[in-house]
Amino acid sequence: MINKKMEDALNKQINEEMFSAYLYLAMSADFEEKGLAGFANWMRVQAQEENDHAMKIFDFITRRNGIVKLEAIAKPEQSWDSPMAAIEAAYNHEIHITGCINALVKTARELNDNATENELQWFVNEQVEEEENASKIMDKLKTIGESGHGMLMIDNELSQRAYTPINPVV
Ligand code: OFO
Repeated sequence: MINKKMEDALNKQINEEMFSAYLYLAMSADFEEKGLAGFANWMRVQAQEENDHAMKIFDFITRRNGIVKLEAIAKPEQSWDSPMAAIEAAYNHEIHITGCINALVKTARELNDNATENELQWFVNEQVEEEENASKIMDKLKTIGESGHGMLMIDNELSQRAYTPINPVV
């Protein structure tokens, strides 16, 4: 049985992950509208992964005999001034999520909840990748530039990203 304080904190994280999905879906829509189909694809895949993150926590709570409580998801921004502005916002959001995961690990340790701490290690590793992915795109935008041929190249590269579900989700 999961501790109530841990359960509440994990439920809050489900909401963070669902907001992440919503945020990236909004970015996908914005890129789609601006004719950058590769960026739109990358963000759409990102949103699908975020949904998996939420479900991984959802399943963990139920497996520990806890109760999942879903709250309202905040409205994300709808539009960004440039591809760099959107990717930078994504990068900063991932730094925020890393902070959330670290706080959860701290709570798990304080409660001597080894099972949750162990489960959270997957997210600790995932956050290294999440920050790295956004940072790599920012680097490319800086190096190649945000107009003309360079932008087409990056957009084409991002169109290759395919969704792979977390397997198994639990
Ligand atoms: Fe983007 O890692 Fe979950 O939120």
